[in-house]
Amino acid sequence: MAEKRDYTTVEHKKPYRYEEDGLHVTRGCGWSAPGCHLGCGVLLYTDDDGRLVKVEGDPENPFNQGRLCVRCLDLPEVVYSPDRILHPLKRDRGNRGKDRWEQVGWDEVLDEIAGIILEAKEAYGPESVAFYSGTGRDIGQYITRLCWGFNSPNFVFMMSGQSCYSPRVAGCFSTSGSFWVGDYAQQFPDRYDNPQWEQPDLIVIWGNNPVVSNSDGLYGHWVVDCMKRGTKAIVIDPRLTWLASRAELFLQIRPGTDGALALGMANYLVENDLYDREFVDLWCYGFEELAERARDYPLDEVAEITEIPAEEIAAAARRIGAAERAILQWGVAIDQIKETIPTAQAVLALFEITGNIGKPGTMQQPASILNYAAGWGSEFLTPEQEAKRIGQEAHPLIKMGFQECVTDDYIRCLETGEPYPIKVAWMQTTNPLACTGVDAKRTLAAHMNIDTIVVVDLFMTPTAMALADYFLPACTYAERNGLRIGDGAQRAETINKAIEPLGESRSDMQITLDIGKRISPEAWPWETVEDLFSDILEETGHSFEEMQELAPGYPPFDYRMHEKGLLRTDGNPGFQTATGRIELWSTLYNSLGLDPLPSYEEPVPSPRSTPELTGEYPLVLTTGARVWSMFHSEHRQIPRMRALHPEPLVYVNPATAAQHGVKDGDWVWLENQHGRCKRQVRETPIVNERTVSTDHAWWRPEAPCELDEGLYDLWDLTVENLLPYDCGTSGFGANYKNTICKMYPVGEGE
Ligand SMILES: Nc1nc2c(c(=O)[nH]1)N[C@H]1C(S)=C(S)[C@@H](COP(=O)(O)OP(=O)(O)OC[C@H]3O[C@@H](n4cnc5c(=O)[nH]c(N)nc54)[C@H](O)[C@@H]3O)O[C@H]1N2
Ligand SMILES: Nc1nc2c(c(=O)[nH]1)N[C@H]1C(S)=C(S)[C@@H](COP(=O)(O)OP(=O)(O)OC[C@H]3O[C@@H](n4cnc5c(=O)[nH]c(N)nc54)[C@H](O)[C@@H]3O)O[C@H]1N2
Ligand SMILES: [Mo]
Repeated sequence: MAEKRDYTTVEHKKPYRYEEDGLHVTRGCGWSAPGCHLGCGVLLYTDDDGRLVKVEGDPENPFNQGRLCVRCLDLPEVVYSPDRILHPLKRDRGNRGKDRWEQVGWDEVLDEIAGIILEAKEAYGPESVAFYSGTGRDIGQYITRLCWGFNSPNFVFMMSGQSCYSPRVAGCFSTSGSFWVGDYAQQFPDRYDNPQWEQPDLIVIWGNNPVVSNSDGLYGHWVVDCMKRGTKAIVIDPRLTWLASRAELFLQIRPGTDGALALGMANYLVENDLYDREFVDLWCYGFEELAERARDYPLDEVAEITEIPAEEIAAAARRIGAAERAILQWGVAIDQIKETIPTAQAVLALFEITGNIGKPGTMQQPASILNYAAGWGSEFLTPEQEAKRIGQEAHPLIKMGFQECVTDDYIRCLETGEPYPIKVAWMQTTNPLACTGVDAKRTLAAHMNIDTIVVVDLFMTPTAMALADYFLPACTYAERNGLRIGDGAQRAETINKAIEPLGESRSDMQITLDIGKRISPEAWPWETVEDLFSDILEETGHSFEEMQELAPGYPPFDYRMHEKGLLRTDGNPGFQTATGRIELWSTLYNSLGLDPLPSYEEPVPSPRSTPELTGEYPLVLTTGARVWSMFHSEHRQIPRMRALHPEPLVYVNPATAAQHGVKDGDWVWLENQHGRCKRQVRETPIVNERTVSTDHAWWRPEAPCELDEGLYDLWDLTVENLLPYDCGTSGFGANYKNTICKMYPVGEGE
């Protein structure tokens, strides 16, 4: 029985279903599909024929307060897209890569897949079945439950070094026992009016573009809301983003050098006595050692490495030191650096030694929501099986992240069959060939060694076309019920079905329950998904049906948890680490043979580490900066969203374009020692003359689909051709956002 906690719910003027101007309105929350990191409050409008006609932001929902982005506003186009797959499909193993599918019935196909999974378990053990997920969508925890419930340790997120979010989470947990998020009053239903909340003086936006990406549970407008109230911003980015143009300081960093910058700033803070001595004395361990390490990073050297003028670095450090309340608003650019762990450690340390932890308007541990977010179903995974997780032996730190395999070890396992073969892959919400995996050709070849691959998606994708033996059609959030209680959520929301699922498509939760009951019934005791949701909600004291009316529900929240003994399992004040303090010198890293202190390693290749390659590849390339209308590889087949961004772009400084003899709209190849991809030039002054930035996850749903016809133009378009599998020492991190390249025009007929 979960212990009940007092959840505060929001007062609504109307029930969750009501009528308005001849339309039916369903209030709820929108998570995925289509892809998203948030869960905004939405109003879904349907007509008498049961068709979704429009979606609006819910003004009563404290999270987004009526605001909504293009991907929800355009939801009807996604729901009714003629490209959606609406029936389960099957293909003979020998026909992988060919458009030769057979329509099959759900019961038959689920029985067949379950049979194959159980056979693999019998012959090779549960570890021979791997379960894949993409980025944090609301199905994430159900996929891990499917994996652990089946006693397989192999949950796979196919990014080299799991380079999204997990590195920052692992880095925070390892050194401080918590994950810290900025305090934008998101834990209070009355938000900025809550008397406990205090406004931050400063938000440091570091390798993140919140107004576009709305990442990891943060609604980007909150940053703007604070700025409108007087909060100042510093932006650290190679691109002059919209927020950077409104910031007090913009540090245009050379991609991948964030660790050096952070250490240089730490050194400046210590040398000039700008840190919070009292907080450090009371709550931090290893300050002297950190100070000594930081001394290796004097300002002028750091200026040379990062290519940021020394006085700007000093000014930013002084601002952080002077702020009463500062937020670190960091993003995936920190994870997408090969040595991400020491980088994250250095960046975080700046906010720790300045005491920006636990006070209102600084960094908080989000109120934990239900046991669902923290290892739901992991009780089914036995220690013997857990010890077999791919990559765990070589990289024990992965236990501090999301308990994913180390992808770089996993791909070797697919290639060699060592230490054991992977026989079945269940892929739900991910498109590894077009997006997560680097080196697309290697990713493809390695996966060809898996006997059976199941893909659960809404659309045919390059991954499914090349690799799937079974395709199971999922539906959008408008077509099903669900819960929003994942990472950094601070609230329980219900997703409320507004229309019937199209064709035979099913909710992801229903699909996991259906297959779970067949392969590990003990882990899936519920009759319906709504029973399952009610069980998850038990600690709120409300059933799913009650929550549909009441949501969002907010759990109790406290500031200064470390002073109150709320962070440690033993109830003592302090942090959940071996020393009870924030460990600037990490006892955990030390015990694992990792450097206990933050450090900087120059990325390879780069103008500094491989000067011999600069003649051939003079440009620095950063990849994947998010765009409004696309969530990774999605939405290319949705006309209005595609119209906002019809082609894969490379953003080039006008002077650089001129030097290369190309202009806006021209097609070019970006190429380095690993491979090349095609791009259309967008001239813009937001990047400097040496750096180019390009979109990721491109393919063309309208292009010939079969593997030997180009796989939707994937081989020409994917930027992952230029990036190798190469994770950091800890098993986390890879250089997705920094490499080198050259640029030249696409030839005629190419
Ligand atoms: N070069 C470069 N590569 C990158 C990045 C970068 O910055 N640069 N960023 C990386 C990051 S941070 C991440 S997290 C990964 C993301 O990688 P993925 O999460 O694998 O993202 P997608 O390629 O969009 O694949 C998602 C697939 O899931 C489907 N889908 C969406 N919602 C749902 C749903 O609710 N149910 C089901 N069943 N399917 C759904 C979509 O149709 C799509 O085909 O990519 C990474 N790749
Ligand atoms: N519309 C949309 N929203 C998304 C996604 C999407 O695909 N589309 N993907 C979701 C996912 S999975 C994630 S992880 C989040 C990511 O959300 P963000 O963290 O905001 O990710 P990006 O936009 O990839 O990168 C943020 C910024 O880092 C900058 N940058 C690039 N290289 C470096 C570097 O070396 N150092 C520094 N300091 N900055 C650098 C980029 O120019 C960019 O402005 O977004 C989520 N939200
Ligand atoms: Mo991500």
